[in-house]
Amino acid sequence: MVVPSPTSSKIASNKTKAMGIPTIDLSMERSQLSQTVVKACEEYGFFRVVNHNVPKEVIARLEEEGAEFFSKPSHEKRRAGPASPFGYGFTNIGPNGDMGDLEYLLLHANPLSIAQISKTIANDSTKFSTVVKEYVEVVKEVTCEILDLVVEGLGVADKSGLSRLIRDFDSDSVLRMNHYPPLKVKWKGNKNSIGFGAHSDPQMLTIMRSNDVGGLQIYTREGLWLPVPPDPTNFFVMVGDVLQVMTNGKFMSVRHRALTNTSEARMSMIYFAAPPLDWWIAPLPEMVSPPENESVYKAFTWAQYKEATYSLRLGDSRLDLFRAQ
Ligand code: GA4
Repeated sequence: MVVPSPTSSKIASNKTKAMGIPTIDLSMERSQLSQTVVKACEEYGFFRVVNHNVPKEVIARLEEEGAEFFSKPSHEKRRAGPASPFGYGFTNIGPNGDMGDLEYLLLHANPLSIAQISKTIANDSTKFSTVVKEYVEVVKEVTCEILDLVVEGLGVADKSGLSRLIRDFDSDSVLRMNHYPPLKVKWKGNKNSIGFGAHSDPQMLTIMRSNDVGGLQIYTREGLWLPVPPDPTNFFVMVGDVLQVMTNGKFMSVRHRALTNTSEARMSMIYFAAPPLDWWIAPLPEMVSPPENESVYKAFTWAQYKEATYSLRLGDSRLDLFRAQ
């Protein structure tokens, strides 16, 4: 068994923890809401979403499918792998030697792709595929609502300019289910091991939900790791690299990691919202005002950004490759 070395890093003090993580209540009045979303994206690149209207049954059904899959014997799960680009993976993350204490399913969020890959994942592939598609549909709606609020809060003219990219049939969004088994070996003093190492998400926006087991931590602007208390009925949203570029650095993608330190298994379901592969990414016109506020990034397609992402290690800063001179 691989035993990763214990993690050493600055963890937020109780005082910082008490400052808490911003919460966006989607039932709030709209004009106020858009400003709160922009503030949370600027200050943390991270927030919790409550009153999202996603039926709990939709979440429960995917949770059940995930639990059923991960409880299968390894030789059966491996038939759905490797996860390159999509399917079942374990221990290895990406193509360049990154590792973590986890197993996962990585799926393209396109309905045709879901139907196809479900055949290798579940005995009742129609059921699995229906449940995944249903989850993707509802979580996509939450994502689009948040992107419309971002656009409104930033005063961008094209009111659905960002959500349209995610609703596009060719959107390159993905769904990931991570399963972090309980730690088998306990460390003296420090019982943490790395489930998923520190990184930012390359896409535009990430919508994460997990069972009632903690482990997620975000890296704050003050240089501290802030543990995120689990909240199985709500969602957590993270700003990704693409949104950082589109806002010309006004928002910053949030570095985060998942630790496994418990006797219970953690399972998370994560939707990564991305534009179509051939979409050109550049700061929104409203976010640039030369000469004082020039574009900090070169324009690039999502396909080019993905290529750079997959040529680097998990924790590398890929955005540096796309900075304007
Ligand atoms: C991080 C966010 C998503 O989980 C992911 C990951 C991808 C993978 O697991 O294949 C990457 C990672 C993620 C960023 C750097 C590269 C690519 C592993 C890796 C080492 C699916 C994604 O889009 O980028």
